[in-house]
Amino acid sequence: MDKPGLLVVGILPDWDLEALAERFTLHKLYEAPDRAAFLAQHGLSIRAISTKGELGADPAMMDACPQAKIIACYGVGVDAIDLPAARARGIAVTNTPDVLTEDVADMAFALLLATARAIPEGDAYVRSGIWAKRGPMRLATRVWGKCLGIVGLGRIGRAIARRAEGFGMSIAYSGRMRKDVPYAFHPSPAALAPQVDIFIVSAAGGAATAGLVDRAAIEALNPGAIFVNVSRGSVVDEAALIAAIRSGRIAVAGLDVFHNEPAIDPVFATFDNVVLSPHQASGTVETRKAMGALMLDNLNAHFDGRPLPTPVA
Ligand code: 8YV
Repeated sequence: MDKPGLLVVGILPDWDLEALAERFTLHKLYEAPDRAAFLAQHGLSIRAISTKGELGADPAMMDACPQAKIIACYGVGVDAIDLPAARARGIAVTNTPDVLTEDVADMAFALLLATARAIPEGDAYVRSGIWAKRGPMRLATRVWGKCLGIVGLGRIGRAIARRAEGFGMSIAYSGRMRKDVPYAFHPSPAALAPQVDIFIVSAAGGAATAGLVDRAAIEALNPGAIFVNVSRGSVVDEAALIAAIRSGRIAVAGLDVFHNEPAIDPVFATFDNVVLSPHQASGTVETRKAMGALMLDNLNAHFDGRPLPTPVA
């Protein structure tokens, strides 16, 4: 019997492609020079779509694959998948929650420490030989004991807060609603910003949070604030962020996500008080293996007629 066709929207590690190929005929959209022509050629044989957090699936893709009744996302964020369009077409959507939470929280702290403690600058200072010529490097900024504000206290926000407890920080957060946690609640990012030294954005992406960290929030940050984003570029007013980095209101920033990835605003590369990361927060071998396995579990469940392990509500 022919294997069902699977549209693979974005590149996946070989171990996932091999596992998927055991059950599916893979149609690799990311290798196609002309996406529309590729979808026109293979669309009718496609029975499932595998996509990624940042790539999503739009109605045109769904319409080009009318037999596809599941979109399995390799990532927790489904903001780039048109969920109403999927629902209207009777297409189930799954994602990979939980398995990546701790790695994303690690990345938030890695960016925080890298920026505040000037790790990339120190590395260059040693490698270039400047240390031997000029002596000690400039002083950096302390992290432990500071006041941390978290925008979005979901699974990842809470994992960041747990790490912050270990750093002796006081913790505050903003979100849609107050949670049962011993941290100070502020109803908006703009209310949170002036209360904290460090501001970490970990809210989910999507229409509901587009521009949530707005100009008012960024301008309300204390001068010298440290800013980290591990959620989605869309959550932050990027023009306001750039202005605050330029003016020094934000002393240092660690950014894993941007508007228009991967063709991000080139101005970021000109800032020496910013550490840039290529949307890599879930990018460890361990977590990516777990994400791939969970995506495959969902696809298998769909084709076996079992309940989906992690459906998107
Ligand atoms: C990406 C992510 O999906 O989980 C998410 O929402 O953004 C990431 O984990 C990952 O980079 C795979 O491309």
